[in-house]
Amino acid sequence: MNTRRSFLQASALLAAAGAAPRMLASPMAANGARVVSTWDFGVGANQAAWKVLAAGGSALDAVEAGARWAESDLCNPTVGRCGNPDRDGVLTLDASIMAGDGRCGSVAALSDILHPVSVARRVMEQTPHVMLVGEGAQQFAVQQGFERRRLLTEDAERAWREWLKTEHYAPQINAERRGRPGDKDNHDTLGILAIDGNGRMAGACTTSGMAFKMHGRVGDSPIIGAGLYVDNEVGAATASGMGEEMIRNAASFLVVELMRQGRSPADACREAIERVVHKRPEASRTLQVCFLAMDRNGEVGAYALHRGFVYAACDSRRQDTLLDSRSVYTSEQT
Ligand code: SD4
Repeated sequence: MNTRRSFLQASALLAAAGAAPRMLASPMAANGARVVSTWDFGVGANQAAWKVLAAGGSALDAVEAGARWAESDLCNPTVGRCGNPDRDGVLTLDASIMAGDGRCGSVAALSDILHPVSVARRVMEQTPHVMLVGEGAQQFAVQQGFERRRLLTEDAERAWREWLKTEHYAPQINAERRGRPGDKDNHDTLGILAIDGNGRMAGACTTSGMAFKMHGRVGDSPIIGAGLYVDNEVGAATASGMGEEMIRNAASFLVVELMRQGRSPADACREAIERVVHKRPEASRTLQVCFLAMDRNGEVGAYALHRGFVYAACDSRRQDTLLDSRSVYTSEQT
């Protein structure tokens, strides 16, 4: 990804043109396929996924392709090979994948394997389990033919050595996007949701988790129901931000269940955010939580706790749309 800034400019243009954060429930174009992803790098992930969908491929193959794109992205310090390490200097990756018929797989605290989302898919398809962690996940990946290699980049190691000077763990809200000089994003996960031409849904989530987390910490992204949930009968949801809050609230499951009760994707995301605020009002002023959801008709909605969350949408009419999410707190100061 070399165009983070231009994506953001596109976003600003869309915002200026009055683009609504919730996509219109337009008649589904062509084969009705659609894919949406979190953050600006979601544009690239969507394009990789779209190649699969446009060729008549499945939503499951599409989200895996999108997540793999993000995991290989050389410029992303929060997903895959360029991720920041934990406080011991070890890069550990979390990922999950889920099909709308309930099949799912995930890996957590996986190190030295480039594509955790594909290992998660193998867990789903080749084992009787849903989740493998740490050494066991790595052992399984190697048995499945994945190459084991050191992933930590020089930049990530440098960032970690810098962090060691203070050892202060304080994730900031969309730091880079808030324009503080010298700040870099320290958290952003790729969550990707797709519906294919046959109306099947799937989702995937992949991340290096919170930078400088405790060794062994697992976030929401590999936990089915927290960072990702998909149900063909209703829709799909994924999350980014402080994973502990998503886990506390079984948040992606909650978003899907709210849609089941008739809420629109955006309303369901908003209610899930409000649940977080209600439970931890003080903490919610300093942490970010973001949801992205799509219902089975392809209607998309998003909501964040703080401003700055953007998401990418792609269908047969528009391949590189980037949209600003609404948020509970709108001030730069909160
Ligand atoms: C985690 N939810 O590990 C991930 C990180 C993230 O934006 O999405 N940050 O908690």
